[in-house]
Amino acid sequence: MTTVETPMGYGSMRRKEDARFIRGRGNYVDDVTLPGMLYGAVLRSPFAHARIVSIDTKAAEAHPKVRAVITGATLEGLKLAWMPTLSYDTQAVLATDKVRFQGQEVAFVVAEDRYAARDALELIDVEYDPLPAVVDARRALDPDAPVIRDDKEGKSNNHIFDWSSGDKEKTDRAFAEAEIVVAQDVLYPRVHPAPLETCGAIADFDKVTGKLTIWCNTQAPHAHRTVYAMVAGLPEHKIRIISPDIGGGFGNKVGIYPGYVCAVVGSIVTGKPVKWMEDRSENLMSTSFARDYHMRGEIAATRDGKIKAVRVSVIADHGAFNGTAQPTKFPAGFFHVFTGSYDLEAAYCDVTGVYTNKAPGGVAYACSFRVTEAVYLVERMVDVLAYELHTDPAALRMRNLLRPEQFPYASPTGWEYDSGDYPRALALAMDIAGYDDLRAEQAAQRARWAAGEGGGTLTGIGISFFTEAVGAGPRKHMDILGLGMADGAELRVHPTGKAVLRISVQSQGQGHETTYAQIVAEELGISPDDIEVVHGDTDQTPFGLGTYGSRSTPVSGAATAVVARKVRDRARIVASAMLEVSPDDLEWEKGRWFVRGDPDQGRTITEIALAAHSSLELPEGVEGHLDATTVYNPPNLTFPFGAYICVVDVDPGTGQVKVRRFIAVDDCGVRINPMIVEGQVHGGLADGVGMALMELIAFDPDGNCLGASFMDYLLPTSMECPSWELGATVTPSPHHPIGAKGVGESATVGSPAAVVNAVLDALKPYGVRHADMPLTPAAVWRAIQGAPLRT
Ligand code: MCN
Ligand code: CUM
Repeated sequence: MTTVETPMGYGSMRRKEDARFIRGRGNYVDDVTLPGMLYGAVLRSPFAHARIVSIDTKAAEAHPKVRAVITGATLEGLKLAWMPTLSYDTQAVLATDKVRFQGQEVAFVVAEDRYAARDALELIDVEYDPLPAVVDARRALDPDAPVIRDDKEGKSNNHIFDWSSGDKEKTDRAFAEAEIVVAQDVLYPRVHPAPLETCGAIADFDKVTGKLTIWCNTQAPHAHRTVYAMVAGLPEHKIRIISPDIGGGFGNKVGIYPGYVCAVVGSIVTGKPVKWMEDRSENLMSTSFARDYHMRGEIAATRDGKIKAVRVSVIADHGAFNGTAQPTKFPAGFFHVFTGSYDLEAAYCDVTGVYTNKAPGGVAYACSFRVTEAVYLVERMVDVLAYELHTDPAALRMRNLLRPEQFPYASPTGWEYDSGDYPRALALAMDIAGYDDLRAEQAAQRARWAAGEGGGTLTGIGISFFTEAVGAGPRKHMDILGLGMADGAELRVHPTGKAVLRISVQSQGQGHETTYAQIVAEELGISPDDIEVVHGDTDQTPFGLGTYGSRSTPVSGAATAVVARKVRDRARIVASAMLEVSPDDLEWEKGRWFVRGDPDQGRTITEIALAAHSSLELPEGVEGHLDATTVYNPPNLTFPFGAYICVVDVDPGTGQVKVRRFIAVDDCGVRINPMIVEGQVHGGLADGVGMALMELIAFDPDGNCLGASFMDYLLPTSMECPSWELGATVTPSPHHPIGAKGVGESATVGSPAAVVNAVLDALKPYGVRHADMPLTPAAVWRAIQGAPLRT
């Protein structure tokens, strides 16, 4: 249990933002109402693939409350029918030629109220000519598969990209020489971030000033502004993006959706503010999905369990438009971190991206650009190897984990892991779990079953060990749409010693208003209660790429520490003028500069702040006031890691899985606010249980989306989650100013493999080596049918 205080720096303090959230005073996009505001609604395609023959909007336009009906033809006139995606593809804002997935945007109605807008959708008459749909990623590559993107000149197949990483020859050699090779097809199925608050925007174009203000629950306000400026040709300084409170993002709110663009066009056309909020089904059906990676993994090892190499081949289903969010150089995100936490000789992967008639995107839901898929694959493969070698999966991991003295570690696919002590984390997790006792309990249970005295549930123990790569990213390697991934920070200490920090990243519930104040507090000795954190408004904050890929602490957290240190340096000069000594004679203790050897002679940061704004004479060339700005370009990513152990009880009669225990040891370097870190881990573990056991966006062969409501798309609740058992180790990042690594997605990345490995461990007596997520009761039951209990 964490103790909660108000520290003058790092420590578990309560979240400053909770004062408004727990009183129901949060301010979300849908809470914003502007004078004269109109409401937009999107007409969506019922077909996954169809040619549009005609669209008749006359009846809708005649609706007394309708102010405008916008179609692809309207947008074509404005050259806005297509927009660029974050992966240099194009996406239809409103369909003109064809619809390419069920739920695609076809028309946009602007009306006086929400209900009229929705009613008017029914009055639009669209004639479709249905085409065969492709929903299977492998089938999409068949030469005779229907071509989805025939809008692209000369496109005669559904292929998007081929990408590879690692040393193929060296890897092939390692495999040729290996004593044992195991291979396994592993699917990471399509899931959805499903934040509590769906996506939405209000666009307000002021014809007089030419200023476009967009309230939008975006995770990346500055990047959105620049993209609007580039695409719509609007001057960037005349665009203001305001991101108010956000009810969860999880990657779902990184991209620019057609609804946003339509709201902007709606406002320009009507001269009024236009609000567009999608409903739950629209969110699940049309905004960015995640995963959909069809992977084949191979692992080469010696008979006594030394892993030599990993080889992977992936077909990546990107849906109808390649809207994946990731740095330009990495079309498969950071998937090549798939070598995981192990000391390998060689590794190689190739990834082929394909179009299918499914919703576009490929966001890295709670995952630094495909790290989740990578971790799941390698952790599943290690268990498959343990299965074939008849060894204990914990011992196999211990044998192969990177050792502390190998850091900084150059991975076979080109990463430099900054720091780690992996065996210590795994040992701690095993200790908390009581691993040996659990295995003994399981052995006794299996012996009973083998003796024909079984019954009830089967216990499974699953382990996963993960390394993440978060904090994108170094400008020389990483950009999104040409925008480098550095972030700015501005800090101003007022005359009375209170401060305001302006940052470019965007909280969606991660507690930035608290933790960033704590960083300044730690550096300057000002109470976090006296530091206001401003974010989510492009007119008020410095440029930066926003919050995703757990990059805020690695990038903006670093910027915050750097800017606070700049202020501290200025304070030193001011203090030296106040004390009439040389700055070199001053020493810092939290909140105060004092004369070395004479600690009574000193000035507090509050005194210095006032003096900095006073008539005090400062040395030649030193500006007054106490403020600073910075732009932080990270030298490397940070590499948090963790060891997870899951204990499940599986009922072989029904296939029902109960998660009995879950132990998570995370190492995210220095923890700014351990309570918030634990909260982040709790959320991610629940995500992992959900994906492992119940979440799936499925399609029928015609491309009908079968997971378009929370009746079908099951999310975990506290009923499905055990009481999490957390542990921590702290291995600071050597290159980060405060030694912190990101943590916001760690648990989502690391936990699915632990749950799946646990379920398959329970099924081991049936000889089941692998089964794909989600391990619903039906899937588990199916896996053990026809597989006799091995006694
Ligand atoms: N933190 C800390 N010490 C560390 C690392 C982090 O105290 N060593 C704190 C940070 O200061 C911050 C929080 O933990 O308050 C998360 O920090 P970080 O790991 O930097 O992640 P981001 O702030 O960049 O958040 C993004 C991450 C992502 S990408 C997803 S997806 C996700 C996640 O955060 N979405 C979330 N956690 C979420 N939590 C909530 N409530 N809602 C979401 O949408
Ligand atoms: Cu990877 S989902 Mo988060 O990056 O917003």
